[in-house]
Amino acid sequence: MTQGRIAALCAGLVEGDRRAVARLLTYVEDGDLSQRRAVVAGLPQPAVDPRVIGLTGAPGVGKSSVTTALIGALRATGRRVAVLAIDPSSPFTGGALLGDRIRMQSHHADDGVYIRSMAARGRLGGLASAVPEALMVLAAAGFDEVIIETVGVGQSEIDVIAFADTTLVVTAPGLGDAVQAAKAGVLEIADILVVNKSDLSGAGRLESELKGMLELGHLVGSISTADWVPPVLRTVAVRGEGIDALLAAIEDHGIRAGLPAAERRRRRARRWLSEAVIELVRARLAEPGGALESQLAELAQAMVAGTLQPFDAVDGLVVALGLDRPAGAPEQT
Ligand SMILES: Nc1nc2c(ncn2[C@@H]2O[C@H](COP(=O)(O)OP(=O)(O)O)[C@@H](O)[C@H]2O)c(=O)[nH]1
Ligand SMILES: [Mg+2]
Repeated sequence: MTQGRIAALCAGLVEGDRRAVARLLTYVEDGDLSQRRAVVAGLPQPAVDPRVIGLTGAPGVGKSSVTTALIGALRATGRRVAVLAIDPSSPFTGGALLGDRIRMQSHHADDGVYIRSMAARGRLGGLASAVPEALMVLAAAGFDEVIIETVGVGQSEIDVIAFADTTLVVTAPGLGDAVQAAKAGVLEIADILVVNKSDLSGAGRLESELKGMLELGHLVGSISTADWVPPVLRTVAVRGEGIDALLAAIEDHGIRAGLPAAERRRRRARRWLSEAVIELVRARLAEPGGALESQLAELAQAMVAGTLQPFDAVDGLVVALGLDRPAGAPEQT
């Protein structure tokens, strides 16, 4: 029933049906394993390999404003742009995201722009496996660019940003100094540093602080070859200032990173694969009333009683997990 519906939605995707995109992303976000499996299996072969731009930074620095400005610049060159706005906490913070949506509405009537808020909700694997599946849907839907906006707070957001080809860390004067951002571990993942709100006083000081930290080698970026020094760029997102230079730096980073499309796809696939397996194991362990539940209790009991070595219990559980069962398939009875 659902499977047939998903197949029809996937067929609609080829025709560029935006509602099909929205519904498929909902299955990716909220669906069970079998539904997600049907989505991924039903997707047409993507004609494009989207460039993924990650944007992270503290709340209020202007990430959504920079995103909106980037959408405008990318649309001017004819690129189709999708945005995933990541809500780190829960469905309950929908209000803030609604504000983002309204602000981005200038692009709402444009068929070449798709904006989506995403939350981890009930998914055990969280966003680290949901986001790459969403990227698969957006690639199949023919988006050339995907911008992922996250609030740079926790490990789960850093995991998400790892799927980006180029990562922008956005800062702004008056919202905590650069050193604080460095302590939060966010600056380390920057390929490009953006000093937004450069119309406000303190922008110059923030810029030199960031450059100082670069010289101290605090910033690593995502390229292991180390021949990329993250540029520090000033923007006034609300006026579209500095956006062309920012886009040029993103292009430059893409070229210097030197990763061919096929290699980028392989890297993403590797990361998704390990996330998906971890999620599968968690799901199996959490299945209430399953055969595994009693096995787990028995092994734990034997371990506590001292009749079973702890790591022998682990081995027993690995066998009991039945990891040879296909993902999303029902348990054998
Ligand atoms: N003065 C000034 N305000 C800005 C600039 N960019 C964004 N803002 C304002 O900063 C606030 C937060 O922006 P938003 O894009 O929602 O930040 P986010 O939470 O990082 O996504 C909004 O009121 C924006 O209008 C800028 O370049 N200069
Ligand atoms: Mg925002």
